[in-house]
Amino acid sequence: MRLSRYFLPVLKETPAEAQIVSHRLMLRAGMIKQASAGIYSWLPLGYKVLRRIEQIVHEEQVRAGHIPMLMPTLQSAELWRESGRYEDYGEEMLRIKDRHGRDMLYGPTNEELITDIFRAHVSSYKDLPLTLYHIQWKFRDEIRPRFGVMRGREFLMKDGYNFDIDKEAALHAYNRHLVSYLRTYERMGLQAIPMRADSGPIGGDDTHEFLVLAETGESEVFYDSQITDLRFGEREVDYDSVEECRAVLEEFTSRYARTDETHDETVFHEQVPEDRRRSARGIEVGQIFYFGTKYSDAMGAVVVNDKGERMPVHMGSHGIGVSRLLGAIIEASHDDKGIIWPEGVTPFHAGIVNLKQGDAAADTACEGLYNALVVKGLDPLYDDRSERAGAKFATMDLIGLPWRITVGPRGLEKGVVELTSRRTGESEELAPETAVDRLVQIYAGHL
Ligand code: 5CA
Repeated sequence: MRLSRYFLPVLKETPAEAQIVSHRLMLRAGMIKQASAGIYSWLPLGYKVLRRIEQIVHEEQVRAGHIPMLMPTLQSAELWRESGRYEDYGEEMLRIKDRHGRDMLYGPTNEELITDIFRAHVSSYKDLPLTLYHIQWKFRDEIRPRFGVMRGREFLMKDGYNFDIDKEAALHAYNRHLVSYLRTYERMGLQAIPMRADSGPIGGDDTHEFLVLAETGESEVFYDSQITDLRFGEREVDYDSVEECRAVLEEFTSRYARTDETHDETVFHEQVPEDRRRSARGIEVGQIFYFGTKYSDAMGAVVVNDKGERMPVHMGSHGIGVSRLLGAIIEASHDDKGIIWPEGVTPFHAGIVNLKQGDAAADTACEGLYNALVVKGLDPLYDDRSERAGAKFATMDLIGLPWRITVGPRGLEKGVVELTSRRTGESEELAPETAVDRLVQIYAGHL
């Protein structure tokens, strides 16, 4: 993309309404624009990152054997009356009447809708296990939407639902989700720690939230500092293996880590030596639930088992806050100049800054670099505007591309361009072809 043709409405001023750094930077970098309280338009740069995050979520869900689909945002109140949640959900649910006076709602989550699909089409244990998921907009009429996309009213969620013959099988699905979530967040450059949590309106006893530690997080958390040393890394896990998935769950959840709703000071003191006890704040970027037969009992989702008996199906649901993740990543990765995108989610792989637009050699070199990167499957942003170098650098730093290639007549006389890391600020002078090769190597694991 050439910046002169792109739509990147960066702001010079720091917007007064934004209280936390990720919200400020998303507004300043022209990623989002508020449409109304807690509802945002995704401008091209923000939309690009959103799509990259979605893509990672899809890839990791499919890798775990989960099946993508799409359910609507608007739902009929009938199903929610069946489960008993139409009244229970309270004021967070946006209720709408259609022209025939029928009660509808903008879905805050999809347990009812998916259970209805399941009961219409599945009746035998032979069709299990089954995990269906979608990435779809949700609406929760939060009393205090704030911090931009962190606590929106309309927000994008990946929500997945497992259907299993019994508790044991459903707990394997729970563990499988935990493994897939660890992989997902790490690919985005995040450490998200599973913590024992409260299940709220979704229900059930088994639930973990995934938290990214950050001062601006809305959750208060308590944990054993050893947990922050754990990394999932490059390991391959067989998602069909009950033992392997359970071992990962045990590794990542055996140490004390809880949100304030489940925190128990006595247990904390018993289990964790004083020098490892931490209390901090965190951003909840996902949550997994096992709730047994809560919805299948209420809505009659039954399968026949191998003995011919009719059994309510065991279920769980599993959510990732896709749009919230943009805020969480920025909270975890920025400096005073702007955002620093991890390679896995960056909107463009590299920025090309032409120090002297209109100079024949510089223009030709930039075009050459641009084309060479595109041919290699990379997605560069070429700042081809006739701006001062300082302004071009400031824009690149603000929007946070992890790599910048700077091209100027003086370097070109020596046959070099400069490759700069946004994270470390370190630069290297390289022949243009070498700079391209270097970027290809850097992104090899991310394309
Ligand atoms: N049905 C279950 C799982 S599919 C469910 O709704 N879980 S949830 O309530 O925990 O939401 C899943 C994730 O969505 C949360 O972990 C959080 O990251 C994100 N989320 C929840 N509310 C908001 C909100 N108001 N704004 C942005 N993201 C949100």
